[in-house]
Amino acid sequence: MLKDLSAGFVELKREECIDTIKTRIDKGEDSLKILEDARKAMTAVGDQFQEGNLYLAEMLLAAEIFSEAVEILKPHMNEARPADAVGKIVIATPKGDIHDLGKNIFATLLDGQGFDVFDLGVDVDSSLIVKKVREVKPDLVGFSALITTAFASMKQLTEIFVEENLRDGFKLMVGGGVTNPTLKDHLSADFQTTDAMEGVSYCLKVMKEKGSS
Ligand code: B12
Repeated sequence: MLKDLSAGFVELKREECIDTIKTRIDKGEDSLKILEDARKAMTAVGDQFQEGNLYLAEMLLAAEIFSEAVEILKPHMNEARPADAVGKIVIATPKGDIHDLGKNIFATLLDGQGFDVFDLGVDVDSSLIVKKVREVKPDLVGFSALITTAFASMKQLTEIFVEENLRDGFKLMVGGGVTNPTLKDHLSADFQTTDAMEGVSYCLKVMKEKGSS
């Protein structure tokens, strides 16, 4: 078992990282704590990449270890899922951005809280997101963003929502490493965060105010 998960990620020790995560689960450790350590490990990978110590392909391999870790942790995070749906949310990483690790964490946590999560994936065309929103009539819509070049497609989307009279039907939230309060205002969004748990709390609050949970 690895003492330092971050070092395992940076050194791309896939098997050791996965074994460590499984062992920690078996020992009864809180799955959210393990997930947070994996997220920190991914940040360490990003730092090494930025310093020129890792190649892009290596960052991709680390991302694969992370995704595998999330899949292993998922059932443990969803053990207390309520039987009835708490609310509906459409989430996506809009056009121009292919990052999805954070979005997947948020989706997993929300699913565990009983939300029906319609996750449209990454690099998603605005038309597809608008179509899904019209079809599902969600309580919330969430955009995930890790690169600034995706801001333009998010802005375009919010304009379409207004033009098509959809915007009043849901709360709009944005999350992900590059998001900040300025972006929230630019998009006239209702909520912004770089912390998935904070996002989940906001969703639960919205549903409580609607009287559904
Ligand atoms: C992993 C990674 C990749 C992987 C992505 C794999 C994948 N499946 O996602 C790969 C290797 C493919 C990749 C590619 C690229 N990447 Co990259 N990548 C990263 C890295 C290292 C980590 C990002 C990450 O996953 N963090 C971990 C997650 C868990 O954190 P998070 O996303 O912030 O999510 C948390 C919260 O924000 C929240 N959250 C996330 N989404 C949402 C949504 C909602 C609604 C809510 C409520 C909450 C929420 O929940 C999470 C848990 O709390 C970062 C560096 C860094 N330190 O951040 C660079 C980084 C994001 N990449 C960057 C870039 C530039 C690229 C590339 C263009 C290539 C390149 N030259 O580096 C391409 C992108 C191409 C494209 N069009 O998108 C830049 C972005 C710079 C910028 N400001 O625009 C960064 C910052 C690296 C850097 N410093 O240069 N990348």
